Amino acid sequence: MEPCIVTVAVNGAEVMREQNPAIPYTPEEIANEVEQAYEAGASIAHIHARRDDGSPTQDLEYYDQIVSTIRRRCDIIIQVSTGGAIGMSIDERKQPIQLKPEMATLTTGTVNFGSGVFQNSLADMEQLALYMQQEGVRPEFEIFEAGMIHNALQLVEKGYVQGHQHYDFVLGVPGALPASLANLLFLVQKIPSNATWTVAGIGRHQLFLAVHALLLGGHVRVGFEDNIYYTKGVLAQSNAQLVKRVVRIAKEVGREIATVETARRLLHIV
Ligand code: KMH
Ligand code: ZN
Repeated sequence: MEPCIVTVAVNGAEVMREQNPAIPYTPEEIANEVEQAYEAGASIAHIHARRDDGSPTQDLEYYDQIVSTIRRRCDIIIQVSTGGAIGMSIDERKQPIQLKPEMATLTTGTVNFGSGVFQNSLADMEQLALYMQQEGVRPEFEIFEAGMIHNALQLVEKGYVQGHQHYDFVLGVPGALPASLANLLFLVQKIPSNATWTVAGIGRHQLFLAVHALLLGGHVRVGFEDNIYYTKGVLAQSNAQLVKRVVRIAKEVGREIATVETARRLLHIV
């Protein structure tokens, strides 16, 4: 098996300090969390920008500050969000691609997101994919529902996405595909055999799916965006704490952890 790429999703757009006081908002706080996670073994940082009050924003100047602050601290692969928060327009959401980060997310379909709806029309995803291609940004397909794989493959077939395909199965969002092992196995066999995949289980499913991904040869995403708890009822103290646990388990089951250099090779990022 290839070494396991650990992605840390440090803050997301939804979870607030009222739920876990360790959620990073400012560029400095985000960079601190990313650096500690990197030292613990993460090789990709999935980031969302927040204003000082924690409200989500896709504005370029916020991402610019976050990216440059992280860059001064460590050489982790930076993956910006193009999902932003529910209700944002595609024009708002696409702004951080201008920074030409190594990676960005690309959700390939519309999905329930708790009580809201995360909208991604075919035209929206084509526009985002084309923009990423023009700026040399590697997309990570965010798969919340099974039909999104078909849409991702269509983007490839039509030339909107070229080169290596990397998928993130986000399972257990309320209103979307549940976080079961059967669902994970179903999704894995639907993607091309030369694609890579990672899994992001929501809430208590984070650890369950991460452990299975380690055994199956997949990659793993952990962090506050998807889960704010360490164990039932006990808040995680940092993103690094969540990273350290999967790194420990990986070692126990004989799975090596990818360095940033290895992650770049596996994802065909030059
Ligand atoms: N905040 C969600 C509505 C992404 O980063 O691309 C979308 C999301 C996916 O978090
Ligand atoms: Zn996200």
